[in-house]
Amino acid sequence: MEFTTKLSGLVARVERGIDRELPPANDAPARLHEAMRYSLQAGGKRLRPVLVLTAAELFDPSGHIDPVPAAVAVECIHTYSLIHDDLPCMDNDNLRRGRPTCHRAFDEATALLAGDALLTFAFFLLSDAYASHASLAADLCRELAEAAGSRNLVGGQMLDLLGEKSPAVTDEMLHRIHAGKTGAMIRASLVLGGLIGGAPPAAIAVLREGGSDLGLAFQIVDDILDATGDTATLGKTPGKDAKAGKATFVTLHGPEHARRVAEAKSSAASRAFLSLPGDTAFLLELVQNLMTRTR
Ligand code: GRG
Repeated sequence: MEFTTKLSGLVARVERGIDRELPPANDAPARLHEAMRYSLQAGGKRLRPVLVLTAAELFDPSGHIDPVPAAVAVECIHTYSLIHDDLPCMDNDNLRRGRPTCHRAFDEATALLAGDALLTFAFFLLSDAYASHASLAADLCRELAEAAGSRNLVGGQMLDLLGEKSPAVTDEMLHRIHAGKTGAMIRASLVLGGLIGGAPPAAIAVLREGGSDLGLAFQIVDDILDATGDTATLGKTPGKDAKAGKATFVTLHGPEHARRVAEAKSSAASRAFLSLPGDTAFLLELVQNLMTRTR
């Protein structure tokens, strides 16, 4: 099947899963559920949930255990992090996924609560949807909690805030920030998929390693797009990092070197994924595609 057809099919599965799993918008308190759906159903790229589905399919093409709830859980956490990142106490942004940010469309307190509720809902979903596979449910919760917690996503955000305007941010610190903020959720998406597909420990280790490299490559491209992209294509405000005096791969190394590092990390991810069993063609093309993305 052609790459774009397969990708649209996976994104459509994720969108249907989101609509099915999330509490209906009119469930009380409706304002909260509306805000959760407003941000989640704003049409992001759905990279992380697509990685969950892709990794699961590598090991279990007939889908004995449905990976969609896990894909939705990952997107819930990702979306909560975007809502909170956009708040005035963090990045203070007005535009996300081509729409007014959650606190602009609703209000600050509702946006904070919508983020909290999405974070909590992700773990409800994992424990509920995989309840008949107790050990798998526990592994999925552990993996996602580790990626979303103080050592990774939240920790990376903390380091990012601490590093703002600091002239002393080094390449090593930048790697640590991005491994936490971006890499961990991308890695966890692949691992969750692998666990659901029944991947053996050695293959899970490969997904972890390749996922970390892919996460870094993805973030460097994000830095390049932030420096070169436009609002209409990105659906968010570009140029904010440089304006805020934040160190990025582009400000630290220049766009050409940043691109070279991204290519090297992307190749490392592809090499790792190539060693996996199953039909890796789609995953490898996805990795390549992320290098040339425009949003
Ligand atoms: C508030 C706990 C907390 C964390 C915030 C998500 C985040 C961490 C900050 C947003 C800014 C940023 C550059 C984060 C790095 C991760 C990243 C590139 C997010 C955007 O992901 P995409 O491009 O977004 O996949 P879509 O909208 O397509 O899902």
